[in-house]
Amino acid sequence: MTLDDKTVEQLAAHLEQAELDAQDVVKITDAHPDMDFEDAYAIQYAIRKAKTGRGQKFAGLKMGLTSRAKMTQMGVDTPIFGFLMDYMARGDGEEIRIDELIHPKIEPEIAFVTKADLRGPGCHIGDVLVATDFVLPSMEVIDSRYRDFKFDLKSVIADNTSSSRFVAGGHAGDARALDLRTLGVVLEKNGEVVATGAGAAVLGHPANSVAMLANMLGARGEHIPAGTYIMTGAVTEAVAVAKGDCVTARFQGLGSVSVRFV
Ligand code: OOG
Ligand code: MG
Repeated sequence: MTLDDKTVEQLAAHLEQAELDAQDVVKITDAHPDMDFEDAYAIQYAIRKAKTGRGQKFAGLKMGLTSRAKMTQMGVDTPIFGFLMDYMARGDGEEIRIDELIHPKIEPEIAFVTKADLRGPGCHIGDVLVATDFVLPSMEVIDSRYRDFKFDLKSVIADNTSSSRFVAGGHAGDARALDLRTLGVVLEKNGEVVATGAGAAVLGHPANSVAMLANMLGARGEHIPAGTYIMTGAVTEAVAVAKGDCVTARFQGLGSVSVRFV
């Protein structure tokens, strides 16, 4: 850690206010070039604490930057994790208000729901498949609080990995029966195909993303509890959306999930 507690709290309040006001800010490493990864996660955890302190409910975890498409798009090369809250959730077919967001982008993701605790270090794909209850088709709406979506890894970790909204579909799939590597994903905006991919884009297999999360949490003395909803990271690059857009993600063997921006 290079930042003191007071600075961590200030930066957390600053970034959360940017989210709540839908106002962009410059990346925090500009003013704090020496901050480290511990500082970055400490800021993220302070935002999480502030939200739960106001009575908002924790809704799950997410991995980010787990695919080559995303790493290339954002110019960074290491997966990161963040959290999801109840107010971020939308049902399949529901609406998302654009005026609550800064410059949203949408991305298709395969989500896991666990039925047993997962603990790192040493967590691997086998542990994940044993502990998985089912997988769900999902989409994440990311909305970096940083101007023009320009950030470095530490800044985006502090900003809760751009978490903003998410939509989980209702077609539960069996992670053992599906081949999650070859599972095809098609993203459509207003009826037009805008991105395509397959599950293997996510660290070779989306279950590897869950294992990596367990290992990253294990290094902090934390674990993934049974019953956790986990988004494994975008299969394709993220696509910008505007008011009036209808977006559908189709997942081979898992149905589709849709959302409308109003
Ligand atoms: C960071 C969040 C990345 C994903 O699925 O890769 C992410 C960003 O791109 O703003 O959620
Ligand atoms: Mg994502």
